[in-house]
Amino acid sequence: MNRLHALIFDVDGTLAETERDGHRPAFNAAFADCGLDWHWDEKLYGELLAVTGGKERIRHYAERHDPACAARPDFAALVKQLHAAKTAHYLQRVAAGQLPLRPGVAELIAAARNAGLRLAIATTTSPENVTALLRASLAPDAPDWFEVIGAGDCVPNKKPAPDIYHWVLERLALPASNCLAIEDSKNGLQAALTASLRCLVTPGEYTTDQDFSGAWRVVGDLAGWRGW
Ligand code: XBP
Ligand code: MG
Repeated sequence: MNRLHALIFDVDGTLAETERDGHRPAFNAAFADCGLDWHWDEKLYGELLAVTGGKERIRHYAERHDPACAARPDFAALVKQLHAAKTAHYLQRVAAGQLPLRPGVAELIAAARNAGLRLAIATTTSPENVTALLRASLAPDAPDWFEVIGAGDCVPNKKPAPDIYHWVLERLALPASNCLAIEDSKNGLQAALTASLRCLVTPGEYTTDQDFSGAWRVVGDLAGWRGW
């Protein structure tokens, strides 16, 4: 194994279980704000997670479950409005401390910093969600611990496309062989592998049954893992 210089973390499902009780209720609150009778229960949301990115997920759902809405001339504007409302609801939950880090995450980040490893983020979620989560769950200056934060729409194609990892690697100015991606999902693993990264997978509540073929390691959680 080439020497490890940097850890590149996914956020949702990896740093914290943000989906079921964070993003999902925030989407539902946004639907209500905008007068839509849509409701994403836990099971449906698990299926919708196959589509990464909040705006993409809203569009996908509307096209299949409410085609009249998807055909509205203002549909693109509605998606934007829904997503802005959803982000505001999500940020309130994060700020209220409702989304704690998964076991071992804070300790791993501290140990990696002590060991002189560089840190980065590669996520599909919006940048403001990332900084809010890091601030609320680690420390007010925690976003500064991460040299590169690749998030949301900074690339055209979201995971499982490798774009976000290419974007982060370019800014770290490191070859993939000196980095390790940490992911919780098959989509994330696929993105990392296509970018030629080794990938440690820590499956979460929505991803335990997924196929992680190709992963460098699969661990239940990050407590105690110090693989450098
Ligand atoms: C996470 C996601 C995100 C969130 C929603 O995937 O799919 O889209 O569910 O975030 P990954 P936004 O962990 O693979 O990055 O609404 O801000 O897009
Ligand atoms: Mg994830």
